Amino acid sequence: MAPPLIAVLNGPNINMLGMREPEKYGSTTIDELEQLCADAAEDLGLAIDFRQTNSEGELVTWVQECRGRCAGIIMNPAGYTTNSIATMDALLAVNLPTIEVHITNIHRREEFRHHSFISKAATGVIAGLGVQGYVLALRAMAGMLDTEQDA
Ligand code: DHK
Repeated sequence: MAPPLIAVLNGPNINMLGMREPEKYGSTTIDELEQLCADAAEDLGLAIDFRQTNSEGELVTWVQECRGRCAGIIMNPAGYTTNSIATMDALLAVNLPTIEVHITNIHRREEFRHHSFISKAATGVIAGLGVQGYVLALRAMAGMLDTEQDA
């Protein structure tokens, strides 16, 4: 049987990882992050479709396309966290297990970063654990899918 496909969707400026405020976001590049996720997914018996966009509409379309295609979604909505009702609505529409990841601890940062529309549609949230948060999200996703299969 083919491994369950997990969409790992990244919002704006995540393509700048490694060069972008490294004291906050670390030195891992997006290519290294994709490899980290691919390796973790393989160990967990999952397949990933890893993507990044700087466009809200594209993010919404990618979420919609997960319906019937993906078993779950891991998303770092980045700058769309606090303002994208459209992304939240798309996640609610597809109704898949969803884990929201933030590399930094958004709650220790500026107040405008604290509120997340995406959390309203997320099964769980990981923040502040650096890029390892993606690996932890994949692990949690594998656990949730197993639980669903066993139920
Ligand atoms: C990434 C961003 O680009 C910010 O807009 C968020 C998030 C935090 C992160 O920690 O991964 O506020």
